[in-house]
Amino acid sequence: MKEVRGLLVMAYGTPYKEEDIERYYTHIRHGRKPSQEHLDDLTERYRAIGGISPLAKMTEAQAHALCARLNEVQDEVEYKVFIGLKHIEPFVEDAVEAMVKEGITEAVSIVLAPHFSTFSIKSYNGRAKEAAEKLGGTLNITSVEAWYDEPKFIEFWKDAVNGELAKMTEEERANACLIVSNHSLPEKIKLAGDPYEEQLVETARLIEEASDIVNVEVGWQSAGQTPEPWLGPDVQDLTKELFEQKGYKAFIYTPVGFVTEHLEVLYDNDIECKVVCDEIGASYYRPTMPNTHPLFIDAMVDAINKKLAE
Ligand code: FEC
Repeated sequence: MKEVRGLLVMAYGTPYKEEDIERYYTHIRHGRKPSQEHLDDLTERYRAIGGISPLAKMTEAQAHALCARLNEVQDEVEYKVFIGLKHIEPFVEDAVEAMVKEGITEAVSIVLAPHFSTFSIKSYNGRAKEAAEKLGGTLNITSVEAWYDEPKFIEFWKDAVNGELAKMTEEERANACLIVSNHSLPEKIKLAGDPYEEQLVETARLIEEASDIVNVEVGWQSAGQTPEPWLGPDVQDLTKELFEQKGYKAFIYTPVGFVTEHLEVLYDNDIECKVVCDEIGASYYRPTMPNTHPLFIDAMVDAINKKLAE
């Protein structure tokens, strides 16, 4: 019988229904309840994208597609998938506990976010390893740390960008700008030498090199509601600025730090950036997110196999 290896797929998590929003938001805020104003604002944003986010379903679909593909491309071990979420159940710790209960001793973990930051990938992997330690240290977890430059990931986005260019009129294509973005984080991460910013710049460079787009800019989105400075420029401000300075007629948004259509894409891009484009009279383009696209799933398979071969 083949050895069963755990596949721990970690993701942000989302409220399953409207009543979950408050506890989810409280968890994001490290246990501090949000003000009524902030809670209402978030509830309104979920309502604007149809009530709840497609994130939960897509995380499941991605995790299962990844596991199936890992089992298809090799026959030495049998991967079994476990989903661990950052801000709602099943939490990262629940997934680790389930693996230990099943007697699994080796697991590989990947976060459904391509760029490394102490706030994101490091914290997911840290929580998983800490949970395994607390449960007796019988489970060894090998963690993929970042995969923002995986060739198939870049190929996915190259095809996506070229696909949007193909939809444009001649005039739009000649005056198009690609905005490559990720979730903003507090600027203080830079002081600690966090590679998050550089990794996004590198993803943008690789997409520029591979695709037919000429004008490429890097931006940040979805910054939190705190007074400290966050990484910028914000994608909306950047759109206005670029329009004023360069007169672009079409903008393509690729929020490459995310891997599915969820609140931060459906609201922050498809509503907020679209409003800006409508105001300035430019066309808005946002390709479909990776979701379960075979190139994207294979990019994660490659990242896992490289990590295991180290
Ligand atoms: O579709 C959905 O329901 C959930 C989408 C969602 C994703 C996501 C990804 C990331 N976040 C990251 C960092 C922060 C920091 C704060 C913060 C706040 C929120 C809030 C919501 C939210 N995030 Fe998120 N994030 C998603 C949703 N995030 C909702 C709270 C309301 C708001 O600010 O809009 C600020 C915390 C604080 O206030 O102290 C920091 C990072 C990612 C990308 C990596 C990953 O997926 O883990 C980094 C998806």
